[in-house]
Amino acid sequence: MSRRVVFAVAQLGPIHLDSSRKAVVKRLVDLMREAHARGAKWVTFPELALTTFFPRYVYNDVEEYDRFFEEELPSPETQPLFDCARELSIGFYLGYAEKTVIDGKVRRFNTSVLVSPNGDIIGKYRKIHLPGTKDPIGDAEFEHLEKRYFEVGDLGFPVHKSEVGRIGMCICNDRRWPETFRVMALKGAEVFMLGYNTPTRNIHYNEPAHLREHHHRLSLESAAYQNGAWVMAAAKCGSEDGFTMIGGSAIVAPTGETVARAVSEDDELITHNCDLDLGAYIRRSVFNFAKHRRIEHYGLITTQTGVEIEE
Ligand code: CDV
Repeated sequence: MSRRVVFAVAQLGPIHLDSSRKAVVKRLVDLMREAHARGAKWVTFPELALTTFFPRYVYNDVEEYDRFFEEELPSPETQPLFDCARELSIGFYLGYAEKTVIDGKVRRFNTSVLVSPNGDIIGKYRKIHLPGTKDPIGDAEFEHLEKRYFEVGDLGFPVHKSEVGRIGMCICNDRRWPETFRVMALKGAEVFMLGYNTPTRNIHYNEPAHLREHHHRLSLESAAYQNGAWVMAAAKCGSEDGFTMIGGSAIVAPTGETVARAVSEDDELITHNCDLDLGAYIRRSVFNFAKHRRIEHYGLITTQTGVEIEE
């Protein structure tokens, strides 16, 4: 017997520095309504879906970048998303910049939440693999300063039980690290949801532009296949105030095949009727973890970060 559920991925076109939260939330709600009309039960939105991708800019004072952060969720401005979820009985993943107070100290994370079809937050993830630098590199046309504005996530890679199946979350650069998905798969994740903002240009070296999307797709397809799980990947893309980012939002099956892909660099919804049991045969055979994993040989993965060459 198959467990079929329609999932949607909601790609977002550019959000500019002067775009209002209200206008962005309306775009998200419109996409959620379209997802519902197409029979979807869950929607994945991008990383930092409420604002422009601000880590490309250099800010020295907290007053300059505080406006990109959410101190509460839902807030009066984001409440329509939660109301819409409840009204339509549709769940969603949303990426945003989180400002919170822990033990009396202000903390900032690049975060995503999982909101159930009755409008309740059922899970939170704080991005672990923060790319880029803390200080500006200076000689590029833009920066990538996630390490300046965010702390490394402190929640691990949680997996949440939903009414349709077990959902794991990660964010953008996390998708390039196989460890991300394997940890969630070991907790039984059947669906991985992720949002991303990937600049078209690599500021660290002169990489041909076509490789940006190739590496993105490669990461998603291998993650799906090697863990026998579905991947929902939502881009924020197009030209944000002149800074371009790749699109290519995708739904990837546990077989490693991309079954739906966005074609524009604008707001666009893609959907697929996913059989959540499709990955079961993969997890029973070639990737039967209990039978075939050799953890006695994997120790370096958790005890060593960089390469160390034995002479
Ligand atoms: N937002 C990101 O994490 N972006 C990175 C870029 C910097 C390479 C990514 O992995 O897509």
